[in-house]
Amino acid sequence: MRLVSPVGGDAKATIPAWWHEARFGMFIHWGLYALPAGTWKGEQIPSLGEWIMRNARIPVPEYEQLARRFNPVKFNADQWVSLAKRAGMKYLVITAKHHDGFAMYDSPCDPFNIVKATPFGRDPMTELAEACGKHGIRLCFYYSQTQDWRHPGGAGHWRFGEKWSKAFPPPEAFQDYLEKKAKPQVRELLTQYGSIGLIWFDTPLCITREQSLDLKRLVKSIQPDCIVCGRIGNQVGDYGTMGDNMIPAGRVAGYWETPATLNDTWGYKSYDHNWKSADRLLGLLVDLAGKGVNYLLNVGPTGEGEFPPESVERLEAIGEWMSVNGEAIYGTQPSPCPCELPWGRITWKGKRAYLHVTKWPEGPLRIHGIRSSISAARFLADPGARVTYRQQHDLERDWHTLELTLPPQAPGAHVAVLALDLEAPLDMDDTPIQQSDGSVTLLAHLAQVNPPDAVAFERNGTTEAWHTTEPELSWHFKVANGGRFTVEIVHWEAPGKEAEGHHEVSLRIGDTSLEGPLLRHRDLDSFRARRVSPEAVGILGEITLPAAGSYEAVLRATRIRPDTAGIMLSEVRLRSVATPD
Ligand code: JFZ
Repeated sequence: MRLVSPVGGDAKATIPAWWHEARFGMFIHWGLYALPAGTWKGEQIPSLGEWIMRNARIPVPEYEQLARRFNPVKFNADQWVSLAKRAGMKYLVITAKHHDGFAMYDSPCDPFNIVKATPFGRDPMTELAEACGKHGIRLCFYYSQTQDWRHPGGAGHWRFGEKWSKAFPPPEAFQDYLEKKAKPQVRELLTQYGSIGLIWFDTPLCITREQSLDLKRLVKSIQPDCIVCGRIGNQVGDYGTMGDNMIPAGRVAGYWETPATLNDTWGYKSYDHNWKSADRLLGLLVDLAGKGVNYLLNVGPTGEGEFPPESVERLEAIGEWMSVNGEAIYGTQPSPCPCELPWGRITWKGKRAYLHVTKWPEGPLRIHGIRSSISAARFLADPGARVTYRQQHDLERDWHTLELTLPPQAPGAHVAVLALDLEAPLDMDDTPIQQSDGSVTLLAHLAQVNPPDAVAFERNGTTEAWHTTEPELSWHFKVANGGRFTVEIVHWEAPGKEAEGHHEVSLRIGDTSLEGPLLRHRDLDSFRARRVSPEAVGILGEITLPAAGSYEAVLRATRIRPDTAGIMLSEVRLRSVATPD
């Protein structure tokens, strides 16, 4: 099983080339919620800034008063769009209507909008459309088609009298909301602002397949080339949408996008200072591009219409890197190697491969599995830096090794990108093979599952609904060197339930078996999002592989802890105990 995007409807559906060539876009969450900025009546409200109406239980009439105060006089569309361009972003998705029901554009069908209901009185989307046209950035809209905390037929968290409850409206009320508000507004967005790149629908909580298809047909009937994202619901999107800040464990098939934050909120919060560093953000951009996933990076403007300075600073730093290394991101293909490489990521296009080195080697950089012949190697940040390389093919073991001798320091700032000229498009062994650090990574979503479909997989490749001891996961892999290995199990576990014991697994490789509990020996420090709980690394034991060659690993559960979400396995990793190579 590979992470396959749920391309809706016609599986042969293609997607306009601009989208997957872009690889990098700007998300903007801007609305009335930027005014309270996370604080309500003197109290700091936890969680996302744009959810303050729900999380602070603000009654509709009270929330409406915010509109009277919303006057973002510092808003400057050209400043926003030119920063997106400088950052190397190719498309811009802005919230036209979020869950609170407020339209950030001139909506004829609902006067609760920025033009009619605020002292600002301007339509920012008209100004953004002009700026996007000037700077060659695709304008796109976010639209919350299902949740609407204001409309009686809207779904999600809504108010019954004074009590908030997470109830879905009666189907006929929801259909009425779709007909009277959602569809008219989608039509407005697609007829008032020129060519729209995509509609970013969200949280398809109670929408039926027919309703998702009806919305998609509406979009395509007005602008046939307008793309719809996976969160239109019911797998009818033109591409797959990862969970918020979710990073897949390996390469995806088809089209995917990860929406991501600069700190921990989408809508502005005055006291959320947990900003990711430029290094971390570029690591995520490269990680996602190496897996074939677009990176939609969010900015939450203030109630005055300005980007927070911390956001601007980071986007400028990313832009400087992209101005030198953008060719290694735009229009590239993901790495043929299915798992994360210990030294960095690979992208490629045509007869050029790009090695994004995130961990500078102490000695030569060794990469296994590249079959293509190389004719030149240079750093994009410093084409004059001396790089020598050697390729070897061990015929007996069918083992390709590329060894690169690099300068003592990485050229440029952040991720150093090596461009390799190839004599043919990149050809790389895509079976799990031993890496230069001696490790072998067996990704859960690439396992042979027996019986088939006995476990499901989350979009990031973690197993789901693994509740019985029946499933058997197996992998074939190759090592260049035999030796002793520590077996690590990378998994997610619900926090705080350790007292009730642990899931237990057995792993057989060749004639050797290990068995034991899925413990947490340490949390995994990785780029991957912390979704339901931190990824944990459990040590199952040590195993010896007698010689170089191919092996099969077979994993089973021997005990499933009751009343849990089952085993959420991300990967099995063999770590060489002796230093390899
Ligand atoms: C949704 C919104 O509720 C949120 O306010 C923000 O707009 C975000 C981009 O989208 O939040 C989600 C939706 C889906 C997932 C997680 C958060 N998911 O699928 O894991």
